[in-house]
Amino acid sequence: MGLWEAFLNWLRSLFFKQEMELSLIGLQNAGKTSLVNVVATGGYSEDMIPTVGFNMRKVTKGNVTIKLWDLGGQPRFRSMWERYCRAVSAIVYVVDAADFDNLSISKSELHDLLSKPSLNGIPLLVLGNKIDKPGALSKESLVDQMDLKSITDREVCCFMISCKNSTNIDSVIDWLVKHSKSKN
Ligand SMILES: Nc1nc2c(ncn2[C@@H]2O[C@H](COP(=O)(O)OP(=O)(O)OP(=O)(O)O)[C@@H](O)[C@H]2O)c(=O)[nH]1
Ligand SMILES: [Mg+2]
Repeated sequence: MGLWEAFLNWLRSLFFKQEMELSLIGLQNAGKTSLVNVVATGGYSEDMIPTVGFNMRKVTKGNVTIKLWDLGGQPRFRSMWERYCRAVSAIVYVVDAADFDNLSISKSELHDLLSKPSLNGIPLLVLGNKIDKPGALSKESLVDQMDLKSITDREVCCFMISCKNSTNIDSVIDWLVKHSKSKN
């Protein structure tokens, strides 16, 4: 980055605070809470406790403050997903790209959620997680199996990530920051 550009960025950061709110959705064990931890602190652990209900976390990246609703993915919590997606700038849907048995459930839960009129037009980021695992799906297969091409009423983006190895976490943060809205 040039000096002038850096100076302009600094000026901008003094006057424009950006903020965004987003929801993390996906089946249990997909890695949503792991993703929050990696984005917030870079920490990763194998011993995770399933999220009961939801957790709210705030993460600051540059001059963007991100308010994250990390929702529980077990069946009993899925009926509240929609409520926590209504006011968000983006929906982040996490899929375990190495758990073939649950892909079709993950796909139908996603398409069910997106069919809610209250969530019309909200941008969607689909993350295929756990690509460190042998046999994890390629991006093409995930896009195919999740039927992402059929979603045409909103912006859709897909990345393959590993929370364990921090693969592609930068791309996720870049995408999120680009979708934040200016405060004031
Ligand atoms: N191999 C591998 N394991 C991962 C990765 N990300 C998460 N995990 C593991 O997957 C398990 C579940 O992770 P969580 O982050 O708790 O999943 P969750 O989506 O928050 O689950 P719920 O809160 O129940 O909805 C944990 O044992 C994690 O260590 C990854 O990138 N690679
Ligand atoms: Mg969780």
